[in-house]
Amino acid sequence: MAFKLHIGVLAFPFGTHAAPLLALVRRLAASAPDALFSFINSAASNATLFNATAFDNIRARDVWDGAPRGEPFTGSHFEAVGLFLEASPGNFEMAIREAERESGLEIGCLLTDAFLWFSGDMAEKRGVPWVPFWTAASCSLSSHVYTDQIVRAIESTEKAKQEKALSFIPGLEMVTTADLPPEIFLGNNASPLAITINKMVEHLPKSTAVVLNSFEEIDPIITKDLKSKFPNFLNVGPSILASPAAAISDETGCLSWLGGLNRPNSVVYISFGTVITPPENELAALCEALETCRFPFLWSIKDHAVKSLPNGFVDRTNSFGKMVAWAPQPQILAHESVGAFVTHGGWNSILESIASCVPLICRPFFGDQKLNSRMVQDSWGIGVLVEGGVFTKSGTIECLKELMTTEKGAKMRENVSLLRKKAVAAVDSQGSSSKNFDKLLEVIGAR
Ligand SMILES: *[C@@H]1O[C@H](CO)[C@@H](O)[C@H](O)[C@H]1NC(C)=O
Ligand SMILES: *[C@@H]1O[C@H](CO)[C@@H](O)[C@H](O)[C@H]1NC(C)=O
Ligand SMILES: CC(=O)N[C@H]1CO[C@H](CO)[C@@H](O)[C@@H]1O
Repeated sequence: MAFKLHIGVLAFPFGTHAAPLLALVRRLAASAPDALFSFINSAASNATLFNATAFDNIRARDVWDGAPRGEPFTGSHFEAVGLFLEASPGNFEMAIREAERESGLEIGCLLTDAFLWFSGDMAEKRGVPWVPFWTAASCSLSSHVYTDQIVRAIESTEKAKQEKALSFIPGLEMVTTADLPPEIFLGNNASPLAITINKMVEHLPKSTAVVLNSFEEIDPIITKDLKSKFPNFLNVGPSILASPAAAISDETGCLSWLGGLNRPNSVVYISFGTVITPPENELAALCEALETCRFPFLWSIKDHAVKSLPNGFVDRTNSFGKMVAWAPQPQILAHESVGAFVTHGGWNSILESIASCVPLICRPFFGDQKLNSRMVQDSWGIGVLVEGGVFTKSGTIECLKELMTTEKGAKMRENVSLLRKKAVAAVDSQGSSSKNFDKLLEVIGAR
């Protein structure tokens, strides 16, 4: 078919960035059949995403990930991010030119991960709209937008009290500087990611619209503030509620195991996402807490991490615990047996938990996770942040018992159901997210 419009989609191929961008592109592609979406992503990330695409108007394209060619990359996650950023934007420029040549259509809009700040310049040069997609929550975007004020506030704080409340940022009154993504601060040895994020903050004013996989009603004060700062601040999510999840196979037997328990809200589900394994001493503390409480648990844990669990743990708990190397997380959270989610506090995990009314126990590791976890506990009232930010035996037992057995835990469950109601209303045909999605179609030129 002849396409009328060509949208260049540039992904950041690490962590859980590319999947929510593709979820958004799928929604757009379904609403704009005469637009071609070139989804430019690293081959490795592309391979994990691109099987189930049933859309003729989404084409995957590989971008060089910056790793030395012809040899397998063996470095750390952070090294991989650094190499990729060094190869940008040249790698993307090349992929865009190829996409244009093959389709015979020039790019009419750049829809990109917000981290890829240089897309703002690329769009400006081409005279087309730049639409950055922020893959996290509005609270963390706000913390970046206020970088200058935060840095000044810290400079004016006495050394003895380095932790400062962010009372000057609308909607972040309950947050302190200790909760912030460390990438806000550019020390002498700033990481490539910190430099990238600070450049993003500089470039965001060039954007035609900023898009988020969230909903306005979760943080009305932050929403109002950011709407005043961007020409189009568009919360279009949660995607998981806006478009039905694809059917999955239960190859690790999680859903049948949950079904066999047949007790609502009785199971603790544990997962720290695709990148993180907690340190060994914390894994041991978590194991001791699980053995003491004896709530049924389902743990998505990599094989290499199982090896570092305390001796005999697996055997001692196999009557009430199940561990798997891969788990269909959205379907597990949606299962009525699941009563709590022990998580790193990544935004996608939090959204999935809200969509399924499951309260959270957060042990944040990096990036925006601490800020998200603070919001979970002190703004949204839908869970707890582990004491001291790390797993200890007594602190973890306390969190588990609180969520699973107390009035306060029941209140958090009620709060998360109320939030889910707001999210469902947002993606309803007349809801805020649906209206914002229509606006997004207009901005990219598909309406
Ligand atoms: C892709 O999906 C199809 C159908 O869902 C499945 O049969 C096939 O095994 C998958 N291929 C890969 C490489 O995952
Ligand atoms: C539930 O939400 C209400 C209203 O936001 C809040 O006042 C309350 O503290 C929350 N409950 C818990 C247990 O966090
Ligand atoms: C351009 C492209 O589609 N690259 C790869 C993306 O991932 C799929 C699935 O693994 C590969 O078949 C493609 O070659």
